[in-house]
Amino acid sequence: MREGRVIRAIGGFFDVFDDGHIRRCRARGVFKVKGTTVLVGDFVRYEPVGAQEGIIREVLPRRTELVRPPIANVDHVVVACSFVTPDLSFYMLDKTLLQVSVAGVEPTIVFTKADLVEQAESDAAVDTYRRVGYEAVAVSVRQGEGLDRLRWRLKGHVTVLAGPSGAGKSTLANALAPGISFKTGEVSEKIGRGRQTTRHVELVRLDDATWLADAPGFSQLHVYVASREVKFHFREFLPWAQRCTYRDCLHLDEDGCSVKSAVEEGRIPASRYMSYKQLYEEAREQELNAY
Ligand SMILES: Nc1nc2c(ncn2[C@@H]2O[C@H](COP(=O)(O)OP(=O)(O)OP(=O)(O)O)[C@@H](O)[C@H]2O)c(=O)[nH]1
Ligand SMILES: [Mg+2]
Ligand SMILES: [Zn+2]
Repeated sequence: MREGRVIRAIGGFFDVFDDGHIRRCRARGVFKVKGTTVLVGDFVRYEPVGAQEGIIREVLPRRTELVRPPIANVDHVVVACSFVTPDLSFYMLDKTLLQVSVAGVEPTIVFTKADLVEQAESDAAVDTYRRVGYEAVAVSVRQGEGLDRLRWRLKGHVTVLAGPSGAGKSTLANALAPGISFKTGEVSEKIGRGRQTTRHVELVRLDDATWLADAPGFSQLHVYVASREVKFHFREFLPWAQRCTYRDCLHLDEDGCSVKSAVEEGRIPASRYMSYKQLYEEAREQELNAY
């Protein structure tokens, strides 16, 4: 039995990378029975069959697992969002950050298509998130802006590109991974929404320790998190939350809430607080619907 890393999953086959070779493998039916699935990024035990093929017998324990995009064992997510087509949505960005935080993975926020907006708008978005404590960078593949900084961030990590369809993930992957050519697509100007050019998650090796996955974009995202825990994923709340009157303050309507004061004083970005309230409500609704 040998071990390898799943780099691609297409039509019931899994391409497994092992020591420089790629084998096309099938997973044995036993996985379905047990409810286990094979994800791109999984480390698997497989039996070689001939020179090119194999059978996956076992999925090794995952260190991390994301739902959107579906991928295992990444330790870094590039959350890509474009300034335009599709238009920037801080709510979608914050929701994606929530998902990534719940999965225990570190994000880098990448604002794409910076060539299509004024410098001031681009700076403001980057500043907002750096102030909050995230690594954030504005890039333009068209003008080659921000790419070096991002390349440096990828080094030594297994990274996946996440974000809405049409944000420019595949375009970015192509710029970051020389010699690779992921399919990219025009965004329909009329609806300002992507139509999912990328269909599969695919992991490519940049060097021994550095991997990058392109993935399909999404328009919807469900985050499974307890409503009481949403606040812990808004990292900029934490220093203020210690000063709230109530220990279990949810920063909603409570008296003596330091987080709300910080929002009013402009120390926490208002857009982040609005996202928090909405994501809290959504988590609350999920809980209520579960009973
Ligand atoms: N002006 C400009 N356009 C860009 C830039 N990056 C990407 N685009 C355009 O954005 C469109 C969508 O790019 P893709 O890379 O296919 O987007 P994607 O995020 O991979 O989309 P899905 O695969 O559907 O999730 C294409 O028309 C790209 O040419 C950029 O830096 N500047
Ligand atoms: Mg794509
Ligand atoms: Zn509070």
